[in-house]
Amino acid sequence: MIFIVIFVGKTSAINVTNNRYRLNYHIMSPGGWINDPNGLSYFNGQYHVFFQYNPDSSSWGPMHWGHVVSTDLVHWKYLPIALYPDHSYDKDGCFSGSAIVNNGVLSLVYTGNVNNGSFDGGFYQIVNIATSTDGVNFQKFSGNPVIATWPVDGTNNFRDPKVWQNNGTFYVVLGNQSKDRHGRVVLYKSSDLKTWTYVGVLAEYNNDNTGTMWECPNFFSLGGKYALLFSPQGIERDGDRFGNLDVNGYFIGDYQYATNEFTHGPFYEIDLGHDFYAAQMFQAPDGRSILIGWMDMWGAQFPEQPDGWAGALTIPRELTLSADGTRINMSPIAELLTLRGNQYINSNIEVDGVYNTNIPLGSTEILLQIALVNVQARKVGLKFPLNNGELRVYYDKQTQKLVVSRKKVVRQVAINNISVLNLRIFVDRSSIEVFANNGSAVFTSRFYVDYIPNLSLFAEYGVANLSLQAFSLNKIW
Ligand SMILES: *[C@@H]1O[C@H](CO)[C@@H](O)[C@H](O)[C@H]1NC(C)=O
Ligand SMILES: *[C@@H]1O[C@H](CO)[C@@H](O)[C@H](O)[C@H]1NC(C)=O
Ligand SMILES: *[C@@H]1O[C@H](CO)[C@@H](O)[C@H](O)[C@H]1NC(C)=O
Ligand SMILES: *[C@@H]1O[C@H](CO)[C@@H](O)[C@H](O)[C@H]1NC(C)=O
Ligand SMILES: *[C@@H]1O[C@H](CO)[C@@H](O)[C@H](O)[C@H]1NC(C)=O
Ligand SMILES: *[C@@H]1O[C@H](CO)[C@@H](O)[C@H](O)[C@H]1NC(C)=O
Ligand SMILES: *[C@@H]1O[C@H](CO)[C@@H](O)[C@H](O)[C@H]1NC(C)=O
Ligand SMILES: CC(=O)N[C@H]1CO[C@H](CO)[C@@H](O)[C@@H]1O
Repeated sequence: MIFIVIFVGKTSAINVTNNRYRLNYHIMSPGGWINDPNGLSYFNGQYHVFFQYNPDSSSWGPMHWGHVVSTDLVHWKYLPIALYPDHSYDKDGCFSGSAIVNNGVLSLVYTGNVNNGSFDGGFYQIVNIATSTDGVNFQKFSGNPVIATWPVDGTNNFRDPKVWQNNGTFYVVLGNQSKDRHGRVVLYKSSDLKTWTYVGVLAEYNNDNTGTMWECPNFFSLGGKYALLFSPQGIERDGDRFGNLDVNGYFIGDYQYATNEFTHGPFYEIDLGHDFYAAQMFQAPDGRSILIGWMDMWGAQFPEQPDGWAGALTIPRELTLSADGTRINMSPIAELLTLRGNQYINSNIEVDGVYNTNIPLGSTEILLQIALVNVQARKVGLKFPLNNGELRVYYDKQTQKLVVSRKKVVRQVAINNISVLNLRIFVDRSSIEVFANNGSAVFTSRFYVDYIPNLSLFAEYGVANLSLQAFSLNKIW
């Protein structure tokens, strides 16, 4: 049978009206609102990234799945919207989900959101699938929904299926929640993606500070361990930890498929910046575990909204298990080296106070090495102006913390007993991603300044020698 797909109406109803904050090398909306990355996959020679998308407005609204593809994970191009909320089982939103390739077919496994006042909160959420053989046009399954009700021991808050295959069986994990309103992740299995059996709870609240709702779970093996990465809401701030409204983090542990037993350590944040949420990972054909996050979060301000767009995704990051097996490290994927254009600088600079460079931060990669043993200064790092204030990335020798401060709103992490601090920093027109010491600490934040700022180095209360390299990064759009 041949399906001829005709898109009735508009594919992008709202246009970008001002480019002042548009990004040069990040996935962003072509106009309209985006949030969670969805459906990360590799199919027919291309990497696919989908995202929660409202094409009609720069605010959240009826959720579609937007779609971009790439052959190298660096240069992306827009494809037509993959999913519209146009069936009874997804009429109030094609919410988040994931993708899997099976027998030459790309299958999307997604949340159908249906508003129905009979339920708690006035909605219910179910699981649907859609398939494609060309990677462009998607056909919703005639038997949808494939998971029509949530587990009897849970509630209607039931979403964000993340699918994978193990030893011939498909699995999905979904977020939340127990009847007593705590976060948890549940597991289902299937032999064909269409008929699913509830396996049970994979992980849940255990009298710890892990919030009330767990969104966007991902479960995967990494370096011989298993990781459950999820986005809990309602976590309480704990010193330097959990500074944001919503948090994205993980448990590391061991897992037995036979008994569905996941024993794990404590919850750690995966990204410590001001704007990071709802990350999804997938396994590339070469075996790398690659992650992309939403480079914003609920409750954030979106100064680009009046310009006809809002939201962006992070650069792809490779995940590895730390040497001691307890943490996830995140580094920019190797392919991003191909974005480098001019080298602006490669030198050692003695900084006493503020040192202004002429290096523009419109689309720039910075490599900053600080030999801390020799540093007399108390605070040493880099900074640049914002519309009202500054963005600073620095090491505080007195507190032994790496700090990212945006208009004095501080995110920081203790890094003790290191002799050298290596920072690799990706700055785009309205975003910064800081990778410290091989990705053992990562900070992602958006920022807004009406002109392209230049980089300054600083050393307070003493002198510091810094080794600085910087490159311009090419535009992909
Ligand atoms: C967006 O731009 C397209 C192409 O220029 C135009 O046809 C369309 O009317 C514009 N939409 C709005 C809402 O202005
Ligand atoms: C809402 O759910 C109830 C209970 O399952 C069902 O009887 C009713 O038909 C649903 N209404 C709509 C509009 O879907
Ligand atoms: C894989 O599945 C087969 C058949 O279902 C089973 O016999 C075998 O024990 C499984 N292997 C592992 C490692 O679980
Ligand atoms: C950045 O440096 C360049 C080169 O010196 C200069 O022309 C430009 O005005 C500077 N920009 C700002 C915002 O200071
Ligand atoms: C840092 O080094 C000191 C001295 O070697 C040691 O006492 C301390 O426990 C170390 N701190 C950390 C956090 O490793
Ligand atoms: C970073 O990783 C490289 C290669 O794995 C290793 O040689 C180096 O020691 C690491 N550096 C730090 C600061 O951990
Ligand atoms: C910085 O490097 C210069 C040249 O190598 C050296 O003379 C100076 O003592 C160094 N300063 C500090 C604070 O390490
Ligand atoms: C992921 C998810 O379903 N979260 C929900 C958990 O339950 C609370 C309370 O009902 C909802 O507000 C969350 O949206």
